[in-house]
Amino acid sequence: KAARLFAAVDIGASSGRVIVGRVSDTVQLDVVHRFPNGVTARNGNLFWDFDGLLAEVFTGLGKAAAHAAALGGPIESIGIDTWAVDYGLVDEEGTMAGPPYSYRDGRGAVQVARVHGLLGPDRLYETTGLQHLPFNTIFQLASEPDLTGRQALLIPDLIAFALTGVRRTESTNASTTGLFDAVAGEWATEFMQALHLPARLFPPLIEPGETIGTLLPAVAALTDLPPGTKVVAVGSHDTASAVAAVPATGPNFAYISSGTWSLVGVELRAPVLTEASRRANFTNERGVDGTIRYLRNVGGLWLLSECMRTWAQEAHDAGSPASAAGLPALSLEELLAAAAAEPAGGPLIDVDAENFIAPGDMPNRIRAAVKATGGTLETRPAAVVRCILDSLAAAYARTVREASALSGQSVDVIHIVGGGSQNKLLCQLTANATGLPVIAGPVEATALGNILIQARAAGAAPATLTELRAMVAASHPGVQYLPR
Ligand code: LFR
Repeated sequence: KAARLFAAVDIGASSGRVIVGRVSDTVQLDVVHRFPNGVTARNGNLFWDFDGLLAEVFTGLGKAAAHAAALGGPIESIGIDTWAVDYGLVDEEGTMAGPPYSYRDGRGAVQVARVHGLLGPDRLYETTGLQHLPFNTIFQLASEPDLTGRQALLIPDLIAFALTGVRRTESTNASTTGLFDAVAGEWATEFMQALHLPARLFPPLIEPGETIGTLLPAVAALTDLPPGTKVVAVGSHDTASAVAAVPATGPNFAYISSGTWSLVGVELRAPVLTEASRRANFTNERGVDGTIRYLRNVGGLWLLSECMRTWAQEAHDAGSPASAAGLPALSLEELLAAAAAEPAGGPLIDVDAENFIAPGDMPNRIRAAVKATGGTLETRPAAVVRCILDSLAAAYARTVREASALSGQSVDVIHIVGGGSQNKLLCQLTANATGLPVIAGPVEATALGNILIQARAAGAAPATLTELRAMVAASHPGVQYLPR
């Protein structure tokens, strides 16, 4: 049976890709375009280069059109997912006020006390079920000087708007704003009023699987895609798409979507809004098909990538070649091999600490955190990397245990998906720390979730999440790690 073709635009905090998904009885991916992403600093603030990202999306869609032509079929639709929380402000004409701020900017954090003065943390949690993160959309919006005549479009919605001219807010991502009712699945309008936000600040909600619109003629011309090509809502929050594609074969699983962040938790039918859950800072974000992603944002490979950025800079400053200055070679592979040779039982840090959110000089911040707990950490990169991975694995184990205890969901296997699933040391340390089998992969779970929700909407994939996951498991067998 001939495969049907769909395009996924999947952009994370450190990289983006455009992928063609081939869907028949199996689902296969062809990455047709990759590009870097990262925050840009200007006048002491951190932004995303949205125009640059959009240019890469157009390039990637052009490559997707060419790839589909070579495969002999059309791209039936396009789905978009990115990180959550952040937004761009757009006026009535559709002009953007400026580049979107990054959640790593500190402007949300300074608003927390004022917002909590108006809406207490317990009241917020009872309705939204959202974990407290200082950069949640609600806090960022509280720092906006003037919202009159503006609409806030979350990043994937902003891209969909640029492609179709249609404004919608996709619901899985809406659930990360702090302004979304986790039980009703609607905007928490009373919170918007309390904060004096315009009633129509966000466009109407849309659910994964529904059609947002068709390509604007200019976009179709630019990308060589047929003019009628649809843009379909998927789990536009990258984590929602990743969780949809976790290759679970039974009901009792936990997942770790491991990338810039580690999103660690379980899938539920209904939110857990208890005081114990709030204190443990678990979130009830919306998944596809109205599921609840009951999870915590645990620190992630951001800690490692920021360290590597610092070491590369130091090597550069010391003058090339790095070896002449006595500095280590800095490939990820070599660092991980060296970290694997370090002894177990070294110092640990709290990978969730708020002071790891901002970029810059991560190795020294990590050493300072170890020192603050009375320990010492050597400056050798291998020791620092081992500390990060040991700390992540310990946090994963604690979080899985808590998720299970707070929700009553039993867990007998852990799926690690995303970039971290390729980190063998991290996967093995996680199996050891949890005492549970870990199944690693697929690395492109997010894109698979994106593609499968589109395919299902087109009648090319089965109806239930369980069946979609079975398709992923059959198409992309994982690697198993048993506790040692
Ligand atoms: C992961 C992610 C997390 C979200 C963080 C910030 O890419 O989407 O789920 O908390 O980025 O948006």
